[in-house]
Amino acid sequence: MKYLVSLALIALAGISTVHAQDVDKHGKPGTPSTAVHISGAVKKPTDFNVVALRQMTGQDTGEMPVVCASGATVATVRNFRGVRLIDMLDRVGIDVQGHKDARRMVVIARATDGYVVTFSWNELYNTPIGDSVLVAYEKDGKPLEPGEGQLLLISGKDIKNGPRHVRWLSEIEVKREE
Ligand SMILES: Nc1nc2c(c(=O)[nH]1)N[C@H]1C(S)=C(S)[C@@H](COP(=O)(O)O)O[C@H]1N2
Ligand SMILES: [Mo]
Repeated sequence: MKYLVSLALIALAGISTVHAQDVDKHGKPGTPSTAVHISGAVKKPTDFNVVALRQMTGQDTGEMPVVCASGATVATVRNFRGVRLIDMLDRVGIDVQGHKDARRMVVIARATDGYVVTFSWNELYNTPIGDSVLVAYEKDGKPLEPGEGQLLLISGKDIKNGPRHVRWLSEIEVKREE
């Protein structure tokens, strides 16, 4: 009997370990996002869908590996095409009130599966990183597949760019840190 209980426990542990790894890597699957909503400390909260993004100035990443925080290269992409996040933020207008206000701002990107990453105003507007943060609608010349988006955020200058490669991007929140 003791033996059977141990066997059952080992089997259960095995099942839950596999499950934990799955959740760690992929989370619960997101639903394809059809638009990015920008809200928070902005003058004009706005929805950007793929059609609206295609009408803005596009930028290409060129070939890049996607590197997980673990160091593993999980993909190599020939090109992502999209729009700079700072161009989108300039459209909605960050609600900056005075000389020392912008530096308090945090920019939070969320996906439909609950995945979240952060940027700061300084990082985006006051370091070279900002020039390569794109909201992408195309990969390797084709619209993103549902499993990849259809919108995705990528931070092209990150050392490990996997973490801030946000599939199913749906929300950008600008938050004034008190
Ligand atoms: N929405 C969302 N984006 C995500 C993740 C996630 O769980 N949800 N995982 C991240 C991780 S851990 C990595 S390494 C990269 C690349 O993973 P992929 O090749 O599975 O897309 O996507 C990132 N983007
Ligand atoms: Mo990862």
